[in-house]
Amino acid sequence: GFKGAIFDLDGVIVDTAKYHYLAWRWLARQHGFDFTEEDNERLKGVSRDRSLEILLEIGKVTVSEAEKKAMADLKNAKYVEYITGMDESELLPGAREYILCLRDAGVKIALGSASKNAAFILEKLSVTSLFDAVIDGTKTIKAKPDPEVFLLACRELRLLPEDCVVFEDAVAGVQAARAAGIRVVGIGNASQLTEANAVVGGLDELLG
Ligand code: B16
Ligand code: MG
Repeated sequence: GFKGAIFDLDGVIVDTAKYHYLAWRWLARQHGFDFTEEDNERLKGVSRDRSLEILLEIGKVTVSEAEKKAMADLKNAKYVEYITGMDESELLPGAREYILCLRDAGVKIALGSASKNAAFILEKLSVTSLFDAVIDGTKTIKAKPDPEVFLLACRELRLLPEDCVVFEDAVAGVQAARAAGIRVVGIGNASQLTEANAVVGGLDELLG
């Protein structure tokens, strides 16, 4: 059993990856190169700044630090435009139900996301009140696979890592959880998330 459950956001609770993809592709095209869905796989769970580095690498584009900052801001403005239209219908299957089920059983719930837009997205999905703690990209210094985000989540829940479980869809996120000493349920493909303690296709599979 466990006393705390820490959820990643993008790819676990909601599929915002498609909006990240559209915004990055828009930015790439502005700079004269294409960005495929396959390229986008490399950005899952990765911070905004690191994502931009990967994008520039793919486009073989070199820009100044000031230009990088401007590009990251532009991408985010585009992304925020997309997610502003989001509502509860975009919660992934089983997400709300599984969290409610855990809460009923007395389990504490936290968010552990790399996104700086996490609070805004939780509001759009009307699930803010389900979380006892929200740790996101505005509260962390080190990005996943660093364990910081999940250790902060445990601390805010006042629980030990060994009493918690993390739900993650990205390889870097699974590694971050393991580095924090927390058990992790991978969401997605077992052949990809090899370091997870268990893997399911989605939270709906965990509903009894
Ligand atoms: P933002 P997660 C991550 O969310 C996304 O998977 C990743 O694609 C994105 O670059 C990162 O958040 C930062 O997001 O630009 O909104 O700050 O999976 O950790 O919930
Ligand atoms: Mg994710």
